[in-house]
Amino acid sequence: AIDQSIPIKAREAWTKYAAREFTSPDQLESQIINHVETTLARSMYNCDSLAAYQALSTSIRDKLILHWNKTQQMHTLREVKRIYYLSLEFLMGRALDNAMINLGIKELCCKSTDELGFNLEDVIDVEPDAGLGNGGLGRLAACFIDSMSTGNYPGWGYGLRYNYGIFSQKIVDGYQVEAPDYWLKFGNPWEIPRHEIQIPVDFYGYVSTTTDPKTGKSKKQWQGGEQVLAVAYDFPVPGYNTSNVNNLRLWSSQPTSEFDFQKFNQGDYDSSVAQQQRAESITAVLYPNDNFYQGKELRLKQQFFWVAASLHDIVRRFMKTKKKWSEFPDLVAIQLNDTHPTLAVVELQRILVDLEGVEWNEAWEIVTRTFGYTNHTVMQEALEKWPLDLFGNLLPRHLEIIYSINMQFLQMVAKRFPQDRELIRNVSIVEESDPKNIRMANLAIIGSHKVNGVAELHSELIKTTIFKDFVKVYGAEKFTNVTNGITPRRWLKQANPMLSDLITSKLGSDEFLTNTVRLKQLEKFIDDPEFREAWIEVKLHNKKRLAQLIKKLTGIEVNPSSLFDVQVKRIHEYKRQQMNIFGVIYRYLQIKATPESERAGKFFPRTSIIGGKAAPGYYAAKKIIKLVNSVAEVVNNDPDSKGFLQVVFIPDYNVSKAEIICPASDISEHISTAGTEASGTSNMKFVINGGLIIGTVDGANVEITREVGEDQIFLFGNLAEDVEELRQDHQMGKLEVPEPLEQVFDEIEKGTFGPYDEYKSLVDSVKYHGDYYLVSDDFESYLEAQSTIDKEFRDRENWVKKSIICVANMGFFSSDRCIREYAENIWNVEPVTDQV
Ligand code: T68
Repeated sequence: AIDQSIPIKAREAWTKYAAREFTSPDQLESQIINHVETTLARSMYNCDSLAAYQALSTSIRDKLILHWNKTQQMHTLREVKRIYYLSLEFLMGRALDNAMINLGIKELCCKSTDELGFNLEDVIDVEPDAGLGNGGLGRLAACFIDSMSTGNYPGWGYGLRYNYGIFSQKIVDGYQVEAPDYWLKFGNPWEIPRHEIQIPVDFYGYVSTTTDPKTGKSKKQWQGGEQVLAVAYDFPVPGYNTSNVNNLRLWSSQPTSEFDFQKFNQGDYDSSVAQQQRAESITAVLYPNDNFYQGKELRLKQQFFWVAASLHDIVRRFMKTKKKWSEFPDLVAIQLNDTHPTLAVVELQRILVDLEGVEWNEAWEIVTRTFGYTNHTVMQEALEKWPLDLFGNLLPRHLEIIYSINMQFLQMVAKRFPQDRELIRNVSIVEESDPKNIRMANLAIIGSHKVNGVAELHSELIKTTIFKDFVKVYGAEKFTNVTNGITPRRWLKQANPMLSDLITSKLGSDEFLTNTVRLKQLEKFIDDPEFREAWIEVKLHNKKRLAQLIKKLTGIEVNPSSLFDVQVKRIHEYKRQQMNIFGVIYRYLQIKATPESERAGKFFPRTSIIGGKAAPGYYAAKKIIKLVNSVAEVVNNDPDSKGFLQVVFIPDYNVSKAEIICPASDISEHISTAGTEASGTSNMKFVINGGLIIGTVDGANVEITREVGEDQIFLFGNLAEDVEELRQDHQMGKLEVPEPLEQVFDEIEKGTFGPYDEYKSLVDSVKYHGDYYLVSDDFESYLEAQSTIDKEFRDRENWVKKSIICVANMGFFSSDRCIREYAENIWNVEPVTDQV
C-alpha cells in the first residue's frame, strides 16, 4: 500500500535517488572507498586489511539490506506464515566468505579487492568467528537459517547477542586455559543495530489480583520488580542463488534509564550503577556448557529475557495484521531448539490470558498449535530442571501459570489412567523431589504439538526411554524424527572449493549445491582413472592446507601423505576422546615393540589429530586434553615412532578451523558410547568432503551407513540396546579390562606421559568406577576397526573409490532437506518466491 500522504514530488525524488546495489567491480570499488573514507574515516594511506575487511563487508551488507527490505515487505504484504526458530545459540562462524558465495559475487569481489591492492583470502581471514554457540546444537541453528533462506522460507532466527562468545582456548603446558572471546572488539559490520526497537522485560516482583468492576471476574497481573531493555540487532541471512534474505534477530540487554535516575537523584549512586551493570550482564556471556545443565539464576534470566523480547516482537508483528487470535497459529510457527526457550510457552499463555483477555482454554489451544520442540539429548545431566524457589522468585506469575497448565494436564491424565500413580508422577511438570524442580522437557512436550529427535535412532530412543510415559499419554504420533543435516554451501563449496569445482566440472553444473541428491551422479565416474587422480589431488591439497595450519598453531610439521585420523568436537566423556588417545598409546607401544626393520611393513604412517574445547568446569574433559598433549609430546619426540606416528592437539577448535579440517581427513572418529550422541553433524561434514569414518552404531552414523553402504564405513562396538545391561554388569563388579587396554594403563601408570597422579582419575573411571562409557567393552573392537583401516588405506585405488561413493551418497544430509521436512510435517509453511 502506497502512503498517499507523501507529496508526489517527494515521492519522485525518493524513487529517483533510491539506494542502488552494486552490480560491477567498479561500483563495488567506489562503495568500498566510500566506506573507507567516510564510515571508517580512513584513507588509502592507512587502509590495512582490517579496514579493507570492514569496508568490503559493509558494502556487501548494504546490498543485503536492500534484498532484506524487499523480502520483508513482500512477506508482510502477503501475510505469509513465518517460522521463528528460537535458539540460545547460533554458531555462525564467519560471514564474509559465506555472503559472497551465497550472493554469487565472490569473483566480482575478488576483482575489486585486487584492484584496490588487497588479496581477498587475506581479507577473509581478518574476520573473527561469531562463536555464539557451544557445538552441534548451535551450529545446527546456523545451518538451518542458511537453508531457510536458500529454500525461500520466511524464517527468522531469534537469539542473544552475547558480548563474549565461546571462550578461546589456549594450551599452556598441555593444559587448557580459557581466554575471553570479545568478538566485537573492532565492531561488527554485519549487524544492524535497531536502537529504536527497545522492549522492556520484567523480572521478580509479585502477582496482584484485581476484580474487573464490570464482569466481577478476578484478574491476575504480574507487577515486575526489575526492568531491563532488550535492544534488537539484526543480521541479514542471505540464501544461495536467491534474493531472499531472512533475518537473525539477536537481543542485547540494556538498563532502562528510568530507575537508575530515581536512585541517582536520591543519592544512591552505587546501587544505581550496580543495577545498570546487572542489566548489562544478562547478555554479557555465553554459558560454555555442551550437553550439561547448570542451574544458575543468570542463565534463567537470559532465557526469559530472550523469550519475552522475542515473543513480544512476534506478537506485535501479528497484531499489525488485525487478525483474530485464533488465527495466530496460521501465521506463526515457533520451534524450540531444545528446552532452553520453553518459557515461551508460558509467556505466550500469559500474554493471551493476562494481557489480551483471551479465555484460558482458547489461549492454550493457540499456544500448543504454535509450538514445536526439538530434543537434542537423552542424557540425564543435560535435562533442564529449575529449582522451584529460584523460578518462583524470578517469575512469580509464570510459576502460577505452570501450576495451572500442570493441573489441567494431570487431571486429563488421571481421568484416562486412574490407577497409574507412577505415570502421573513421571509426566508432571513439577518433580516432587526435595527441593522441587520444574522439568522443562515435560513443559515443552505438553506445550507443543510435535516433538522431534534429531536422528532415527535418537528419535526412537526418546520414545522408549526419557519420554516413554508421554507416548502413553499422547500416542506415538506426537513424536517424530527429523534427521539433522548441514548446509552444503558452507561445508562443501566454501570449505572445499577445489572439490566443489571438480564436482561441478563433472556434473556440468553446481545444482548439487541446492539439490544434493544430484551428487549421486558422481558414481558414474568412479572408473575414470583421471577423475580419481584429480580426486586424490584435491585431498592432498586440503591435507597440505591443514598441515600449514597445524604448523602455524603448534609448530609441529606433519606429513601430508600420512593417514590423517581426525577427531574434532567438544571434549566429553561420552564422545570418548579418551578411547581415541588410549588407542594412540596402544599403537605407539606396538610400533616400539616391533623391530625397526619390520615397522614399515606393519604400520602405515598416521597422524592423529584431536581438537575441541572442554567446558571450563569439566574436570575429566580437561584431563583428557592434558593427556592428549602429553602423549603428543612423547610420541612426536621419540625416534622409534618417527615416520609412523604423530599426534597433534589443535588448539581453539571453532567453525573457521573446522572449514579447513573437515576437507583434510582420511578418517574421522565418531565413537560415542552407543545411544549417547543424539545425531552428530560433523560426521556429515567429513563424509561429504570425501573422508571415511570410524564410528559406533550411534546417532546419524546409522543413517550414514544406510546411505553410503556398509563397505564405506568402519563400524565397531556394542549396540545401544546392550548398553544398559553392560552398565549394570559393571555396577555388580563384572568388568574386565582387556589386555591391550591394560597395557595402555600400565604405561600411563609407569609415568611415561608424566606423573601418574595427573591421569589417575581417567584410568580409575574405567577400572574402578563402573566404566560408565564402556571404554573397556568397546576397546578391542575399536582397535580391530583401526587395523582394518590400516590395511585398507594401503590400497589407494580402492580407498578413493570408497571416498567417491561416500560423497555421491550424502545427498540426504543437506539441511535443506531438514527444513523441508520441518516445514511439511511440523510447521505447515510453504516457500514464498516471487518478489513484489
Ligand atoms: C548436540 N547437542 C548433540 N548441545 O550432542 C548432537 N546442551 O548429537 C547433535 O547432533 C546436535 O546437538 C544437533 O542436534 C548440543 O550441542 C549443546 O550444545 C548444549 C548447549 C547448552 C545446554 C545443553
